[in-house]
Amino acid sequence: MYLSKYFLPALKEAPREAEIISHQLMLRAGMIKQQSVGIYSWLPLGLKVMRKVENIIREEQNRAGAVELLMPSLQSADLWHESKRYDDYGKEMIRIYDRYGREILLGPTNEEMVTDIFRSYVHSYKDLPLNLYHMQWKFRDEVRPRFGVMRGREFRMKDAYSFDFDEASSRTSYYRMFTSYLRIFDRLGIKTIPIRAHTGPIGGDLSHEFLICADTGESKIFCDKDYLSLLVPGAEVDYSDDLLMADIFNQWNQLYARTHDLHDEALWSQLNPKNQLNIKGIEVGHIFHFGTKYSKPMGAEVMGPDGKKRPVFMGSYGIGTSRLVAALIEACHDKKGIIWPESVAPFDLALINLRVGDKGIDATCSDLYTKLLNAGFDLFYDDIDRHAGEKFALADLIGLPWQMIIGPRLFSNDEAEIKNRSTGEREILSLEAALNKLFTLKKGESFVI
Ligand code: 5CA
Repeated sequence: MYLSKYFLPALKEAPREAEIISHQLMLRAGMIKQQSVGIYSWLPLGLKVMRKVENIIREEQNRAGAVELLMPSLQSADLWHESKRYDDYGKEMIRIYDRYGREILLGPTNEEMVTDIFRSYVHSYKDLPLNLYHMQWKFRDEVRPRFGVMRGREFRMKDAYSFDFDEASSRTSYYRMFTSYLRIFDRLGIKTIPIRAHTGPIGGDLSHEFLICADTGESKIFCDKDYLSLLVPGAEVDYSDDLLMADIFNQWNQLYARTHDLHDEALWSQLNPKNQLNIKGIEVGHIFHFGTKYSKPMGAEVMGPDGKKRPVFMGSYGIGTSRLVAALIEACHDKKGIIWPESVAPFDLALINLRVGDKGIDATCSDLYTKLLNAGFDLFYDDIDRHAGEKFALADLIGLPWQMIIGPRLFSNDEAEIKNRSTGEREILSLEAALNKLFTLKKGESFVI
């Protein structure tokens, strides 16, 4: 992408209302624009990151056997009357009337609708287990929308729903999603801690929150330091192995980990003080096992091998994909701006031309651009004629993993400078060596395209 043809409305200073660093950086890097309280447009750079995040989630949910569909944002209130949640949900639900005076709403979550889809088509235990998910805008009229997209009134969520014939296999489905979440956050390049949680308005008996470790997080975490070195299952993990799923779940639930609301001082004090880790986190995912809470009142039943009908056992599994983009920035930034983990960076590389208008340098940059593009790089080419300092500041602000810099002096020696955004290391190499280095990094899968 040539910067001159892109739409990147970067700001020199963050508007004063932005209180936390991710909100400031998202505004400064031209990723989002506020349209109203808690409601944002996603500008091209922001959208690109959110898509990358969602693609990793999609790949990992598919790998774990979940199947993607898409449910609408507008929901009929009838379904919510069936589950009795229409009245319980309170003011957070955005309710509207259609032209015939019928109650409809903007979906805050989809348990009811997915249960309706299930009961329309699935009637036998032979078709289970089943897991359906979608990625869709959600609407909640939050009491205090704040911190940019961290707590919005319109936000993106990946929500998955599992259906099983009995309690035991339903728990295994929960463990499968738990394992998939470990892999998702690992691929996103961040430390996340799963913590037992309250079930709140979703309901059920088993629930975990997934928290990204970040100093600016709102949740206080008390956890065993050994959490940070637990092994995340690899891509080859066998999701059809029920025992393995239970093993992984148990391994990740042995150590002490609580948020402040469930913290138990007596248990905590039994832990070796050297292992007591007191950190902050941001909730990016929340999973629930709630059995027949929705299937029973809504009549979602399946026929068992004995010919008898039973309500299906369910769980739901959410990740706030728009919040996740902000949370990643909270975890990965420095004074100069964002430092994207390579797996979700909006572009792999910033090619920076320090003398736009110089025929030789322009031609060399175009040539490099084509070569890198053909090698599969997603490139950001700063071809705008302005001061070098501004170019460096922009590249640092938007946080691409690598920068390749060509200026008059380097050009006259057939050289380029390569800079790593996260370590700050710089290296001057011949053009050929610079290209080779980038190609090798890519082959070594340092880049995830
Ligand atoms: N139905 C269940 C799971 S599918 C559910 O709605 N769970 S939730 O309420 O915990 O939301 C799931 C995730 O969405 C949260 O972990 C959080 O990351 C994100 N989320 C929730 N509310 C907001 C909000 N107002 N703004 C941004 N993200 C939010």
